[in-house]
Amino acid sequence: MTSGLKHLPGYFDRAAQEELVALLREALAKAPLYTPVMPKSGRPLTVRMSNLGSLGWVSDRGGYRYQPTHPETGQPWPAIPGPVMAVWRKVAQYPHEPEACLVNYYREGAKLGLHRDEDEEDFAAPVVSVSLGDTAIFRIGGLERQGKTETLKLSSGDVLVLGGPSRLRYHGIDRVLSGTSTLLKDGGRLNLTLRRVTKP
Ligand code: MD3
Ligand code: FE
Repeated sequence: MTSGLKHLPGYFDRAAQEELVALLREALAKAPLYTPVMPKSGRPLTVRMSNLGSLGWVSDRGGYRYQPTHPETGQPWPAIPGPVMAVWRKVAQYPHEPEACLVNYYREGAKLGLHRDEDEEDFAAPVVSVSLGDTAIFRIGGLERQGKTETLKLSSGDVLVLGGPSRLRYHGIDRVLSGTSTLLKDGGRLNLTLRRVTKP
């Protein structure tokens, strides 16, 4: 069940990765990474998050949703940088712009449990992800949580496109391999996840 899954290893070369990190640092100065909590339990996630774009994905005691402002600063999310919009235009094969760019930051020990991205109205659009920094062990299954899964290493500069029949597959991050990249001064992994949220 690999149709609609496209892994583009080394899509960004080192210089382009450095440029992306510089742009992300500027954006994160305005919209700082924060620690989301799980709905109901209030248990903190191990991944820190922020967003760029007109809508950002948030998780709090009230649930998961998209909203136009940062939950801690109350400010609108910063714009998605040009080079990030450019990846979408190049690989998404979808005629409308992404509205959300979730920024996930994984330090040593952070992980993201198996889940589906299903808080969007429009599943016709793919999800496009960009990996920066330490290599991650990405796990992908099928359309049901109980199904078989396989793993894929995501390295700095890689782009992953999940569209068509793969759009609603279960996936997660098992772990991040510390010290596998020199891109981020403090180590860890930054992931950008671009999504269309509303029906155009
Ligand atoms: C496969 N993030 O934020 S990106 C997420 O690396 C998320 O931070 C991971 O899953 C990360 O929701 C994985 C790759 C990805 C994104 C969306 C998908 C894989 C996907 C949607 C469907 C199937
Ligand atoms: Fe996801």
